[in-house]
Amino acid sequence: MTPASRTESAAAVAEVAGYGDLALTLGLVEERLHEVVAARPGILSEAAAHLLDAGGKRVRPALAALFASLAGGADPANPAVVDAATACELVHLGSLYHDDVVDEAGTRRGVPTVNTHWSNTVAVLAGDYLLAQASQLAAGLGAGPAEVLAWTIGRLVEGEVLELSHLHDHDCTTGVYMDVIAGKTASLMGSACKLGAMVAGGSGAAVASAQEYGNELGTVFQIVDDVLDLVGDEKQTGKRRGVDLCEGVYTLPTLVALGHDPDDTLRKLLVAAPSEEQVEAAIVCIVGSGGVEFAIDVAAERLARCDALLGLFPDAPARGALQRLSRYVVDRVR
Ligand code: GRG
Repeated sequence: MTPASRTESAAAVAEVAGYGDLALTLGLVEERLHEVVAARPGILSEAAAHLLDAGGKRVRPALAALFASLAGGADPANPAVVDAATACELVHLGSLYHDDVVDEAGTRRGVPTVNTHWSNTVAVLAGDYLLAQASQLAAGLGAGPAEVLAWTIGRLVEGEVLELSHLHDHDCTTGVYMDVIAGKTASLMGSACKLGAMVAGGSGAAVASAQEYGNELGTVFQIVDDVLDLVGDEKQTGKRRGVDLCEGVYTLPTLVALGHDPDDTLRKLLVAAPSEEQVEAAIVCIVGSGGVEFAIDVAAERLARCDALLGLFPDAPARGALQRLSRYVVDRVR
């Protein structure tokens, strides 16, 4: 991917947010990401730059930057804000490298994964390197931010482990699902918002509300992603429908449908390695049970909570930007 298209992915989020200062911070984050990743010559930097160059929406740096402005009135070029936002994207990126090994994924961000292009070994080590670079940036921001980042990495791992321990589990509960996504997705979005507010000198109450907003948005984000896996437009998502069902990952709509499956129709379709026909029939069953609608309703409730939390902050351009960003997340399934 060319540097021009790199700027486009950062620009896409800034455009939805409709807030010029955000584009400025995201531009600086982009430079910092490349600087930090290039620190070790050879295959480590090459592999670590692979997914970075492939794009991505940069949602987590955007959240950090917007809360730095909203909670602390930070300047968009504030180096601490840029480093906090960069560290969040590096943790996200590192987790994607490891996730692609766990899932044996072939493509990510429209390009071959590092595990496919090089090997599992290179992907795990490059992921480790990204986490190390993130930790170093956080340490430069002080003990508080370093602690937040370390805690977040632990939560990502916990969420992933909980998900893996319930693969192909027809009796998994929606409570377990909510715990999985709180760990694997919401925790990092919450920490991105928290770190932005923290390094900008926001009050304790503002830092706590920022984190809660990110947790809620992360929950919405993952529920929407999971709904799109079942009923999304394949051209839009770039993925085949029902990948989660094939992998035995039963998300909110599926778990709701499994709870209303008196004849075991869905259970019988959700076998260890379902055929394309079984996946299609399972999706029809899940939609018919009202599981998808239920999940969209849960996402909408959590979105309302996001709006309520933003109401605690003063009316400022960054607040409007966050409102637009959270609506955009849910509008992908409406
Ligand atoms: C060692 C940090 C670490 C983690 C290991 C593998 C694992 C444990 C955790 C995986 C966590 C994971 C992949 C959660 C899903 C998060 C998610 C919603 C990814 C997609 O995010 P987008 O849409 O992606 O923001 P882009 O590509 O736009 O950045």
